[in-house]
Amino acid sequence: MFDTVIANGLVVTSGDSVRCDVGITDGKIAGLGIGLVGRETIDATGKWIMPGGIDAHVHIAQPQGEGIVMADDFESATRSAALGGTTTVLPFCLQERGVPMRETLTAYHARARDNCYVDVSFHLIICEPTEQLLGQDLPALVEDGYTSFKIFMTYDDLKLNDREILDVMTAARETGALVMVHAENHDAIRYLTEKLEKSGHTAPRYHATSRPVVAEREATHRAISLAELVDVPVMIVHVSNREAMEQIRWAQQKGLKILGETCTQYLTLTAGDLDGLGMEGAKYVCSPPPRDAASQEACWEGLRTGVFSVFSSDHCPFRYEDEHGKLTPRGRTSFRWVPNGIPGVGARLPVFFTEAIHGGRLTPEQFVALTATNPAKTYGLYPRKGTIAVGSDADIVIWDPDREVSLTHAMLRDGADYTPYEGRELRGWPVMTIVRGRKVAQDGEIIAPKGHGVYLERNRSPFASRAERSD
Ligand code: DUC
Ligand code: ZN
Ligand code: ZN
Repeated sequence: MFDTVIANGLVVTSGDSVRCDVGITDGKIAGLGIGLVGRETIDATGKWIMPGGIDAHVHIAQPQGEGIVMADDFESATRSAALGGTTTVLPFCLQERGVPMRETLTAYHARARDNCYVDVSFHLIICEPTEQLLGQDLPALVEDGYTSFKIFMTYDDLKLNDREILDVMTAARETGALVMVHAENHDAIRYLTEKLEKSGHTAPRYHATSRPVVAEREATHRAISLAELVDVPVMIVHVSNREAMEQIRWAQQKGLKILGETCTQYLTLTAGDLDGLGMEGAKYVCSPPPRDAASQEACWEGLRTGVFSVFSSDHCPFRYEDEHGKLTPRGRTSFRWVPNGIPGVGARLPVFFTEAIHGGRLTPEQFVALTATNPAKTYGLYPRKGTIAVGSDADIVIWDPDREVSLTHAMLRDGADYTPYEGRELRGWPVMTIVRGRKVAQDGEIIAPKGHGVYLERNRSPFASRAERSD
């Protein structure tokens, strides 16, 4: 007798789709079979039972520049995640200059504790790679389950130069951590930004002009080259176009361990979305910027052919009608001051489901691999997370594969005041989200208490772990 049985559904994993029941006991998947019996039965006739989504790239309550505030805290971001079928999120803990990383982490944990509806685990962002951090603190942090960190090749206050990147990559190699790279050429962007501003081109649409494909392609190639030099795997995050995708494919074909991620906005938005009247375009300002229809097709090609193994939202929410958000007074003077990032943690799976499955671009198994299984594997959470197998956490999303929904921001319940995907006609909707055996969201309502989500210490990525290497 199981605690709960999900009966009569189609169980879809990254490997197979099988008609069977799922038995859950003590928050774990305890049996798969026909005719299972539980104290509670959830009838999933006509539904698809998938591993809960893992969004491996989100920003929550991340401190911003002066006067700017991120729209989500842990409560609102994880609420939206749960409603959108996501059961684990991986936000970033941003290093503060001159402050020990542990201290910053303690503050992040305090913000997350007792506030989450879904499970959470932190990546680090390294913007000041001191000897103390790389030599002393990081090895201990990696041991403690902070097994991935992001570095930036752009932004005045975050970017690392090539030497610093080499040092971080070396520390990652020594500790078995996975480096995630934001690849855009900072000097090229600065050069173009200054030129645009001088000629009076300051509206949000020029954000896209200032960050062209060539700046992303060059930095992607450079990050790959530096990783080759150090002999370390890296994940190139939020890839937006064909040229950057082809750099990654070239590296993979050469035998380098280069991984790639793309996001909802690069499949569904274009630079044209930044063209709105007045400041409307600010709603779509994110980096890299959305490109064009051909770039969208290239990103689909990357997903279909395995160049990209992870599909994320890069949820980075700011309110639009807010002087601490997209309508910051400085942003009206130039696109360069518009807060960078868009919301998407709740919309990620339903938008992707519609486009991938009903658009005939991916199989249901590929959908699961990209949204749950591969993120779990890549970031050291597998097999606890990311699959439906006996012994795994019972993190499950039940889909009505044919439900038609006109998406509105009100359905997503994040802390922003808009969604870039407003009005999209979707087909396929997550009708129930279960986290460690407990129903958290059902039919658009949250039904578990805040605080059900727990913090997850992660193993090293199998792609990065020292055990994988011969030396
Ligand atoms: N990079 C991200 O990963 N998220 C938001 C902004 C950015 O530049
Ligand atoms: Zn980034
Ligand atoms: Zn991001």
